Amino acid sequence: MSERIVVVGAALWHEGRLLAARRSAPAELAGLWELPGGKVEPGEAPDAAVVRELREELGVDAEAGERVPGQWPLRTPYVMQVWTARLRPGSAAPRPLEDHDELRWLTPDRVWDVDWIEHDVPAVRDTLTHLGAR
Ligand code: 9L3
Ligand code: MG
Repeated sequence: MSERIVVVGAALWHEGRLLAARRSAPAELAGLWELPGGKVEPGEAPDAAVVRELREELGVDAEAGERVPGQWPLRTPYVMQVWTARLRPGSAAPRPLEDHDELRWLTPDRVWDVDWIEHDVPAVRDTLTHLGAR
């Protein structure tokens, strides 16, 4: 049986904008934009992984909201699940601490201005629909 590894992506939403992060590594993804996040650790709840990844990658104190329905295949063996997230009061502003070299807050009408990782495109599209439908 094939093992799937769950990667969580964070739809960090603040004042009507979605945070996009530009990867600096690995080479094949460098320069492309993603929802920040990463692999869920063994025994870790996915929403806890969202909070941890946002702290590690962006230095923020965030809380996970709800899961965006669905999941999206990444490169084998990864599959991505997306959670909404918000900055907690008093959190530092996000800054690229590892794996990213630029961050951008995108209004929904500008979300396709950046060159997303191909695998993130359907996840971002469905996330925007979900955010708009709340
Ligand atoms: N990945 C793709 N889109 C994303 C994220 C967070 C991750 N929005 C891919 C990149 C890597 C793998 O998933 O191949 C693991 O992610 P990470 O732990 O390197 O962030
Ligand atoms: Mg990551």
